Amino acid sequence: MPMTARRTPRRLLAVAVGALAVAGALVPSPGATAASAPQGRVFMVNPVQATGDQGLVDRKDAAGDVPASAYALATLRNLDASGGLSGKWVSVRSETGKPASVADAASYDRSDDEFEQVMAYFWVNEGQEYLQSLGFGSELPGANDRVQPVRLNQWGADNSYFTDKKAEIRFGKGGVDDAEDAEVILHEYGHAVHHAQVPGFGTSTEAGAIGEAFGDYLAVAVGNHAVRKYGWPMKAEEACVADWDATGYSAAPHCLRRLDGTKTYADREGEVHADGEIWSRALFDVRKALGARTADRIIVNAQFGFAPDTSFEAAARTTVETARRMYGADAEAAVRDAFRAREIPGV
Ligand SMILES: [Ca+2]
Ligand SMILES: [Ca+2]
Ligand SMILES: [Ca+2]
Ligand SMILES: [Zn+2]
Repeated sequence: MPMTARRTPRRLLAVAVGALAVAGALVPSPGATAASAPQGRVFMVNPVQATGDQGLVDRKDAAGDVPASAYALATLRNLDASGGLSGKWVSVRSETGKPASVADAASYDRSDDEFEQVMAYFWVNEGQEYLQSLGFGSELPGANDRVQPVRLNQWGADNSYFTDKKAEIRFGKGGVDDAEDAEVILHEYGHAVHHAQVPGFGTSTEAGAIGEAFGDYLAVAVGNHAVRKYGWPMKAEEACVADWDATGYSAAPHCLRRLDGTKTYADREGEVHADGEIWSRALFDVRKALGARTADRIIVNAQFGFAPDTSFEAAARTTVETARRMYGADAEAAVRDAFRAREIPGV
């Protein structure tokens, strides 16, 4: 059969590079030969959702805190020729630790400082590849389709953030090292995407909440995409964000925040992370109603039209209108219903 004939060479390539991932994940990036496609050892999103073990605990970064079954080897795509973790969509710098090398990227574990560098490279690249797969950067305008600078340090602050001025993401340590959880990495990347779409985005409390919500949403969206693409285990609730990072500060099931909360507009506290759970639930409902691809194309495309100091009302209206323009009346109604369920005014 022609299908078989086309598929066979891919399988053989997969065997040739000795990779453990599923064959479908091993299509080499353009320009790279299969034999040279470098592999990195990463967590399958995070160890809690990969193993389903809510009892995992970080004990000062010990390798033995997490079983080998939480890791996978995955192809590091879009690297440049430097031998370090920099490439088309991300450039990773370690401020206080040893820089990781591509040659050793398949061998680090969580006790190595270099492991988080590999995680940051892999997951930021994965995030931009996902946006590209939705059409951003081809059919639709690019959404942070540039080299994203990422800096890691070991200064002990349990804090990660995106800096407006340098458009740089920084990951801290403390508790679970932040870049050991792909959902923390992708949350920060969400801020970078927003900022690239609308420079200075997030100057009002409601805009800030939308930024936090989108970061959480993007984390789950890209993580789920990777789970499906690579055939990885998913043994935690889909709505739970940062299952591993949260083991240090939340009860089981450990979640930094959730996408399926019941808050409405009246529950605003004036704190961007807390209020973000109003918006992220609406996005999660849009995804349930329209499917991942359609929902994510609408959600990201709408964000180009948000003012830096937007309100929930204005941003919801823009998202509803974007749904209508891209997919027609049924999609428009589904998006409107999601925002109405959160009792956001004016929709
Ligand atoms: Ca670590
Ligand atoms: Ca942490
Ligand atoms: Ca999760
Ligand atoms: Zn944030």
